[in-house]
Amino acid sequence: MSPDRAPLEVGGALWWPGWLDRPTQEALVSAIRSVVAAAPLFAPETRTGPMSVRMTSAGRLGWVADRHGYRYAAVHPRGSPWPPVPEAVLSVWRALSGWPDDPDCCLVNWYGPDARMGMHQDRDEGRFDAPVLSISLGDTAVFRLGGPTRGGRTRRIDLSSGDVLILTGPSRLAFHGVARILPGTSTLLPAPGRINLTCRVVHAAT
Ligand code: MD3
Ligand code: FE
Repeated sequence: MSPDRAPLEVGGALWWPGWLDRPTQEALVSAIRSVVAAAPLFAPETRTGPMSVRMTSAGRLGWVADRHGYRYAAVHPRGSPWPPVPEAVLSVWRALSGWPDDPDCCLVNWYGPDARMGMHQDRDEGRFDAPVLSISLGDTAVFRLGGPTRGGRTRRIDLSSGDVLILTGPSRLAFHGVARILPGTSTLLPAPGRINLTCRVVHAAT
């Protein structure tokens, strides 16, 4: 994989629709099954209850949310270290991120057909100069990308299986969220739903 295809630029983000071919998507799903076997999915707690998206992580640090708040932690809520970031994920990062270091966190988000993610900024990472790379697998998500303040105009990006999106520059701190999943739009997974992988350079636990 080399970035011989030019990405689309949307609101400062770089989007490669269908970058990953079907065998590569299948290899990623298989790698994520191993991650989930070692570090089970959990529903992060917010002030208003559990999130509808279930999550886990791979890498030196993983994202956790509980009654103490949100942070990157070196261990899963059950106390075990996170599994390593799969090589299949690192290859995508190395091909497209343009960043010299490997990510130290791969956040795994699993969306059932009714899951969504409210508009938010990602600012728990120790630095914002490194890009965030997102890989979509399974059913299409209606993703919304806004600007640096909450409540401004947003652009719709339908993220389909095999798409890669890179948030870099000003888009790195843009508000964004997942409005809904479009069940039945992909045959990659055995049941309706979607997996999103985000590779991040966190550097320090918060
Ligand atoms: C824009 N995930 O994990 S991926 C998240 O589809 C998250 O699961 C969504 O938002 C998902 O935090 C969106 C695209 C994405 C990821 C990280 C970003 C967009 C971003 C960080 C900054 C700005
Ligand atoms: Fe986010």
